[in-house]
Amino acid sequence: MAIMEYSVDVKDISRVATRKFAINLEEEKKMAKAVFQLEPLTCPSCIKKIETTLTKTTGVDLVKVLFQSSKVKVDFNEAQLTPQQIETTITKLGYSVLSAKVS
Ligand SMILES: [Cu+2]
Repeated sequence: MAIMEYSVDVKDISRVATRKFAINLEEEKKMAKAVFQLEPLTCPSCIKKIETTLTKTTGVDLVKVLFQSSKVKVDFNEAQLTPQQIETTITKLGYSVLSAKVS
């Protein structure tokens, strides 16, 4: 009897642990997309500068800078980074962000 009760407890604990682990994984990756409209970019080296800096930023998955339309598209993990933080990073590089769309 005592052994049976014990084995039931162990099963329950492992089930709880598995559920918690799954929730943690979900919380760690909440992917979002943001598009920042910048003031017109004046030369291609701006693209490199913005791309390099954002790519190195924790929580950023993918960066695309569109020279023609002066837009920065960023795929990022909402659990690690906010759109505001990305905007601040771009601004600190010397580029004004006119508007931002997050989806
Ligand atoms: Cu430039």
